[in-house]
Amino acid sequence: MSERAHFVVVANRLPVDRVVADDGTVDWNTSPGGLVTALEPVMRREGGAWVGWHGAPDEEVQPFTHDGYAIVPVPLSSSEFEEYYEGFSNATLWPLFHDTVAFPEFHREWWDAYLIVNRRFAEAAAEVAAEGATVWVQDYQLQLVPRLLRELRPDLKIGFFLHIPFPPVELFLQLPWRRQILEGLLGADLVGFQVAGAASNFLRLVRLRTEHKVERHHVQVGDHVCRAKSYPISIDTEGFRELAESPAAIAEAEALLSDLGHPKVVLLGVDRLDYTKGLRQRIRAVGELFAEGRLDPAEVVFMQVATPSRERVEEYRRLRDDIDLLVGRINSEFGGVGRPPIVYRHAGFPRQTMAAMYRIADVALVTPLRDGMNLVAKEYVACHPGLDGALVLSEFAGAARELKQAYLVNPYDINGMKDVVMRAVEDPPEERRKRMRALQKQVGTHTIDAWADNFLGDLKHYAR
Ligand code: GDG
Repeated sequence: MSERAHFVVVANRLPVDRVVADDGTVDWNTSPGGLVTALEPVMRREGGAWVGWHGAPDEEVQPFTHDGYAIVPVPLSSSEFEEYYEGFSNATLWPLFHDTVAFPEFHREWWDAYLIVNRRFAEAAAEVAAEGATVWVQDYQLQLVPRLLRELRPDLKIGFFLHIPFPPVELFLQLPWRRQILEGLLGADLVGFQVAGAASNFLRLVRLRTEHKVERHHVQVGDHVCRAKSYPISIDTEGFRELAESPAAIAEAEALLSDLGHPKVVLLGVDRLDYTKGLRQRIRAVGELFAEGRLDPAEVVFMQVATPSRERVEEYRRLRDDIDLLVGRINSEFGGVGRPPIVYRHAGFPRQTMAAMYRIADVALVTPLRDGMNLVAKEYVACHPGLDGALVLSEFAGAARELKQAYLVNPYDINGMKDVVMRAVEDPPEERRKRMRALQKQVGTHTIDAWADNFLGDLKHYAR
């Protein structure tokens, strides 16, 4: 693969998963997800390359072409996977950037690995990018890449997008390597955040902790300017709507309803099993509503899907046990002899099944303690073009900035949350429709394609 790419995406993971057939032949399937769907057309159009880890430690995979663009695998050893990914990314940065809802751990060896791996990603990108190419670096695992890459290739246009929140100054300052992270990000021409508050947290830190001159959302960094702005991410709205309206998803939704015994009301939660998602509080709130008889377990079912995630990180194991215990206790106390009031699955499902679940849910409970955006909230809305359904949404999800007509809750306030859930269940259909109509409008007009176009358009404009 000698051709260099004019558009390069750098992300922790590649957009493909390896599948090995029975006869041993290896193939790569595109992994489902909005980011990949949105960027693939740009990749094909501009002669793109995607730089990322292929998911198997201690293994080198040669670059190859997939669906018309280049795949450039970056190797990680098992100790790097533990220290850079599970350690610094997911046990230091993740909790710190999510309001320290779990305790962040600081280990110097983890930082060393983070730096080494970020350098490797930057080198891989520098090698594959054509003269003057646009490089878009994704997320918290790679915050040092913009600067490292600029040092290697000052000719490139470098963008960075942070998918998770950027914390308030007081929390960020706990990080022993705070200065390096700020300087790492400042290597970009454009740093995108989910919400305006995150961009201002970042700019405030730059003003307080670096010597660079800040003016509104511009930072003068040596001879380039770094801009920080918000670009709220979204979903393939039309794709979800079509999927939810497809005969196959409708059939699946009906089968699901019949498995559940045709309850009067279906409440739904869908999350990666993560302590930021507010599962403990949500399950407690619904459990109390059953206990107090405000929700009748004979008529109402709460379906909670928790997709397995980061299972080797201690805090996630603890969470899994806590949720098992909590659900088990509620079900053993309030179930009849038939189906339990909480149907809980610790598993991942195909997209069509997700759409079927969204479809049958009368109320979606999206109540994270802190979330960069939260796409589940938007997917649920996209799957209710008929304006039935109601969205209960945490004030602390980035999505709440846009989905203002949702039933907003503070997930730390269990009583408040219980009242709002009851309102979402009991409000007259006109009220629920009015709110859903406004949400539809927002999600219908702000799609993932528009998000990518806005970011890349601005990057091209600013980085001239
Ligand atoms: C990070 C930020 C930000 C979940 N279970 C299954 C499944 N999913 C899909 C959902 C949704 C996605 O995974 C989850 O996205 P979220 O946005 O809800 O949350 P994070 O994973 O934490 O994502 C977040 C996002 O990045 C994008 O910038 O919004 O704030 O934390 O699309 O549908 N999909 C399938 N089966 C499952 O079992 N097929």
